[in-house]
Amino acid sequence: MPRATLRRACRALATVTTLTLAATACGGTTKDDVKNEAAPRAAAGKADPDAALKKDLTVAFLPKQVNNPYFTVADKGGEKALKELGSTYKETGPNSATDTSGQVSYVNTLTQQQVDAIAVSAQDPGSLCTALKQARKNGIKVVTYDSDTGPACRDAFVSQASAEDLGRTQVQLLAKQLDHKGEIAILSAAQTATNQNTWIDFMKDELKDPKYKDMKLVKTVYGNDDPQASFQQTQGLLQEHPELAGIISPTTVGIKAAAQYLSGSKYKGKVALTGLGTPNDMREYVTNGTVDAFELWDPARLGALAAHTAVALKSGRITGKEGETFKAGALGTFTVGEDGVVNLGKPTVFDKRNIDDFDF
Ligand code: RAM
Repeated sequence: MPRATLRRACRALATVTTLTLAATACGGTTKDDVKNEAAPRAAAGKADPDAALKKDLTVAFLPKQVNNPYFTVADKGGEKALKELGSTYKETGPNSATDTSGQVSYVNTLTQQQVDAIAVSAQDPGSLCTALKQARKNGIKVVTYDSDTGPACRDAFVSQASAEDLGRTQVQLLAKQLDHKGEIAILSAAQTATNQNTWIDFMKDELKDPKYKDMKLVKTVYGNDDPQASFQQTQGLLQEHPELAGIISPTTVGIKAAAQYLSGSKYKGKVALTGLGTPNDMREYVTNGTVDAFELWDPARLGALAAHTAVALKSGRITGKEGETFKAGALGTFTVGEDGVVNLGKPTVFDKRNIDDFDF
């Protein structure tokens, strides 16, 4: 779907029920199955931008998985921001990015504990929604960050970047390296992850452009943000598709595992790899010629923005309605966009020229 059409479709989402490329053109990673209910945040009253900023709040971060270094950095950003704001941070969450029921239990526990706000990166948008609605009924503000549920299940979504840009640019980065030719595959995270699935939808849409006529997506596999599973999936891809020219891995765990596999194999320097990774994870593979370029946002800034958004909501400075603005400390001033999406900004592309300027 061309960009303009996609944007029009996005605006019409309130009335359309079957669109697959959900609210992402509006900057978010919202899933259409939970998107079309009227968002209860409309009933949250009026925002008062001058309301006193509340202190001594408890904001709980609930990542997709606690032992993923990406979330360690993101949540530390949240912790630092909350300290500066005079509130308390806590983090809780599953060890596996596919423990969907575990994430639901954590939400229920946080509701019982009556925390003030929850910042959650959704493993599976559908199954979390009921629990999050229950939390909100109990006065808890819910912010999704990194991976959304749907507007009806949370007050705001803090998005790392425009999902459309992220999806399209990953294809563009790979195409450049492949001279727009050859078989390609995607190594994703969990099959239910809203963020990855939305980016993949945009990758597929980007590939429809005639300039990619000689590039063919042969398979999408899921490594579940598990290093070993991602490594094995990469190995399997190359066994099954010996002609494979390139891989896109839109997950920090996946791209690192794929780079590890490629760099120790005969495919090093022959099979291109791009996607979303941290500079610290990928430095070695950029230096040794396995990877040319990849991209990411700063996870610590994403976590900090989630913390600021949660506190602004709980203080009544914003309600999550489009057009509201709020200050997020040193990060600057942000405006709530369509469907309650707050956009962090543009990602950075890393390659051998700039990778040493970053340390995360
Ligand atoms: C992994 C997770 C996360 C995603 C990053 C890019 O760490 O899947 O949700 O945003 O990769």
